[in-house]
Amino acid sequence: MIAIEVHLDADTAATMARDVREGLLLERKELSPKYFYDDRGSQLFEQITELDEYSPTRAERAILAERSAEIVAAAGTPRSLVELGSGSAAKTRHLLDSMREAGCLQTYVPVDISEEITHETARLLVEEYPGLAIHGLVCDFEHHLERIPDSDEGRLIAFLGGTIGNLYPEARQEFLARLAGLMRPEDRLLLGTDLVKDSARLEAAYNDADGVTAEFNKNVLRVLNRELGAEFDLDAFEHVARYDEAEARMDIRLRSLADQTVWLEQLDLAIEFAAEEEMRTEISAKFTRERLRDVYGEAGLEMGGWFTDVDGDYALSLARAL
Ligand code: SAH
Ligand code: AVI
Repeated sequence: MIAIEVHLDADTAATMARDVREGLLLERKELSPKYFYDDRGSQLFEQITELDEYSPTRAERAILAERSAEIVAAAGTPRSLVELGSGSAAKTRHLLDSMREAGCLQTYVPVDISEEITHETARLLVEEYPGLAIHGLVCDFEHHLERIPDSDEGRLIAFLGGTIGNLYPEARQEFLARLAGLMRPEDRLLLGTDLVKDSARLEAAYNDADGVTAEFNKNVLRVLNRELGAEFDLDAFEHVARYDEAEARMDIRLRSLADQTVWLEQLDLAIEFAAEEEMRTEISAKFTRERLRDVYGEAGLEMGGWFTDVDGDYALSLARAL
C-alpha cells in the first residue's frame, strides 16, 4: 500500500551546489530554507512546533480539529489528499479522519524534500489508516510539481504549516500559478497561512528561550558542511530573527561573529564574511485576508473558504483554479 518515489538525484545535488554558490556570491549573502530539512532539521522543526512561543502549529491544529469535516465537505469530498511539505503530517490526521468518516478517503500523497520523515510518516499512516494507499514523492515541490499524480476523482491539495510564507513573492507566485495550472475544476487547494500580528509576539516565536530555532537555523550550515564539504564553524555565527513591518515578514539570518573565510571543498570556493555580516537563511511571510485574496488572484486562483482560530492568528483558506 506504500509507494514512495524519490526524485533526489545527481541533478538535485547539482542544483544545491549551484544555489549555494549563487547565494554566497551575492552582495547580500543568502541560503535557501529548503536546505534546513535533513533528518536533524526535520526533528528540530518538530521541536519548534511544540514551543510555547511558536503558535502557528497549535492554531492550525485547533482549526483542523474543529472544522476538518466542514473543509472536506466544502472541498467536494475528494478521494485523494495531496500534501505539499508534509513533514510528520501530524495535523493532517484530522483531514484524513474526516475523509474516512465521509467515506471518500482512498489515497494520500505526501510530497516532501526530506526522505527520512516521508518514509516514517508513510509507515505510520498505513498502520493508522488500514486500506489507505500512500503514493509519496520525495522531491522539491518548487521543481517537481508536475509529478503529483493526476486524478479526475477530486483532490484536496493541502499546503499546511505556513510554509508558503517561506517562499519569496516571485517564487510564490510562480509556484501558485503552476499549481493552479495543474488543478482540475474539482480540485481544491487548502492553504495554511500565519497572519499579521503584534511584532513582539512574532519576534518571540522565532527567538525562543530554549534556542531551538537558533539550532534549526544553524542546521543549514551543518547540511552544507556534510553535503558540500564546507567548513562552517557553527560557533562563529549567531541566530538573528527580526520582523520586517514593511514586507510583513520575519527575516531570519545568521550573523558572522568575526572576520572569517569559509572553504567549501566541493564548490572549490572560499567565501569571506566580515564581522557582523548577516546572511539571510529564511523569510516567513505573514498575511492578511485581503493580501491573500490578491495573491490568489494574481496566480489564477480564487478563494472559496476562510477558517481562522479564535484569536485570528492563523488562517486556512480553500481555493480553486479559475
Ligand atoms: N506541514 C508540516 C511541516 C512544515 S515544515 C507542518 O505543518 O508542520 C516544512 C516542510 O516542508 C518540511 O517537512 C520540509 O522538508 C518541507 N519542504 C521545505 N521546502 C521544500 C521544498 N522545496 N520541496 C519539498 N518539501 C519542502
Ligand atoms: C516551515 N515554516 C512555515 C516555519 C516558519 O514559521 O516559517 C519554519 C520556521 N523557521 C523558524 N521557525 C520555524
